[in-house]
Amino acid sequence: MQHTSSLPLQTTLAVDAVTVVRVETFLVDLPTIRPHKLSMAVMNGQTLMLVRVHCSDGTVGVGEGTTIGGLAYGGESPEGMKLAIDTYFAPLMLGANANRVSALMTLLGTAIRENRFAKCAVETALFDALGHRVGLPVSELLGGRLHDRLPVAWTLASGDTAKDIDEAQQMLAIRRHQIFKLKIGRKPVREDVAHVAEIKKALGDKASVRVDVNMAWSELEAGYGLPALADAGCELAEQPVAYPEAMARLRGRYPIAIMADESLMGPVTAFELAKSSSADVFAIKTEQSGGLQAAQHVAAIADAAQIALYGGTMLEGAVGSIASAHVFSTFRELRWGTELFGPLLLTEEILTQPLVYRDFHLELPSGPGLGIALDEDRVKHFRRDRPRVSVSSGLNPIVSTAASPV
Ligand code: MUC
Ligand code: MG
Repeated sequence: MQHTSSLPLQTTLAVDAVTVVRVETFLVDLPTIRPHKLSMAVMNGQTLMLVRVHCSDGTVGVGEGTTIGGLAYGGESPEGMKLAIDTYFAPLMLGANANRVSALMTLLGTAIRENRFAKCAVETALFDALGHRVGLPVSELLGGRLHDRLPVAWTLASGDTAKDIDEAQQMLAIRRHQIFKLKIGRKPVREDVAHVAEIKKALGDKASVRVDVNMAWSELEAGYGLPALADAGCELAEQPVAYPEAMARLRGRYPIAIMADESLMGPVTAFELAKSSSADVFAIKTEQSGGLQAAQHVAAIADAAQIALYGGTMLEGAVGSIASAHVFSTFRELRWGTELFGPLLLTEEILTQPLVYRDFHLELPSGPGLGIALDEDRVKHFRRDRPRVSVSSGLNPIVSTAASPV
């Protein structure tokens, strides 16, 4: 090995000696606080795929892979990610240098073509372990944070206008959220627009109201819906139609910002969207981007093209949400804030210390790695493969490991 730096030889050797010794994956099923209604799925629970990367120096990092409605949103599912990591990622990772996260991710990227969400989970765990090893937060390993707290939007998706207004007013009263994203696209356009207008009227200037159509509209429907939404005081429409070409034709025609979400799947699509001027805003999602560093590359492309940024979510639990927060904290400007509220949609806490949501913001932890710790007992309780005890007619309990998603 050649030494080109002025670091003492021993330091360099000690760092080089750390390798990946074990990769562990498991599924955790958690209920949601209410049904969450999107145009393509109704969620009553969320499944987190957690991966733990154990390193030869005793450090352990955790990462999360989560999707929306199983396979409803894209090609990966939590179950599929677990299988992919166990079967294909882990053999490539074992014995690899755990400090060289980029090198290991490049190796995985060469051997494994797609699987952006699974790659994100693994990269998160590697950065978490590295952060614990060197005593730095993940945000500092990614170049250094520029923000210690991030604005957080809340999604109103109960499917009922009065309930949504009530929910929004409660969020304003406890100073948790003042940005609201309304899920529309399940109903006819006129009904959806009336729903948005009623909510905006009830909240007035106290709140920013935006919509996510999740690709449900045709270009013709969007031609009616977008100006009507703008008239109602709605500031932004997320992925109103599926195709970037149609978004490009709609963008700039009405006084409402157009945000790309589903069409944004990492740096290559970011470049295409920027070239075709299809969006005013990018909803950057760490998992959709293919990882933490890939999300930073998407942000760099947006910056170069003068496209504004929004920190998106795949409704991840605490691990995935805080990983995204570390990434987003390194962005120069987040003009439209973030929506890292995923853990708040779940009934159960799986951290020893919950994430801090205060004064309309999520606060970034300052400890090493992701700056969080799993509550192992609670995680064990919600693991899909936990031993289940059911009492039969006899005296002895029957222990089984049958999986039954929430
Ligand atoms: C999406 O399409 O943006 C983000 C927030 C939410 O409620 O759903 C997700 C998915
Ligand atoms: Mg969206």
